[in-house]
Amino acid sequence: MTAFDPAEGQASPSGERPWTALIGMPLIFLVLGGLGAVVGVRASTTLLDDTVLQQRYRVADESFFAEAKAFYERNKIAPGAVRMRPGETMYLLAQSWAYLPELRLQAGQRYVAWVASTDVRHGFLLRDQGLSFLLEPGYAYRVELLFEEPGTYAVSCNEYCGLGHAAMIGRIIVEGQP
Ligand SMILES: [Cu+2]
Repeated sequence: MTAFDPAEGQASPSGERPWTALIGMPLIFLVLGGLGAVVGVRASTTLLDDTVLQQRYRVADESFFAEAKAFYERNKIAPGAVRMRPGETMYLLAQSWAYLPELRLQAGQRYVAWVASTDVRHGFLLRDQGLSFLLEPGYAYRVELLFEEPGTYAVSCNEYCGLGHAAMIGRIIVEGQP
């Protein structure tokens, strides 16, 4: 009987380490990977929930049009025209065959506008801001506007909507800083 058996002495430590190295590490990665997947799925569902999407469009129901009417009454400076305070949300309505109201804004200020059709499908073209999209009846669309230069800008309909389509143009008047 020897005090030290090299074969037995090596078998024990080197027999256990590979076991933990080969099984233990993959298990840790499996658990971490699983946690990562759960966190990832939760993060992506958070990004896609309604509160985020509603920043891009919303249902244009009675309460929406009531908000638009209240906005118009609050800011009206002349029949069919409003002057905006920076930061206030505005409403621009397409109807056969006009864009109302006329908006007066300040240059260099950011504005949020809800755009909606009150009747049929119209197009929304605001070339200066790089905006062109369809207004489906029943929905309101959120746009952000920032005009650097004072001037008069046209909003027009670029989706055929009947007899008055070609004349369906609205105005945004951008004033210089006071
Ligand atoms: Cu049109």
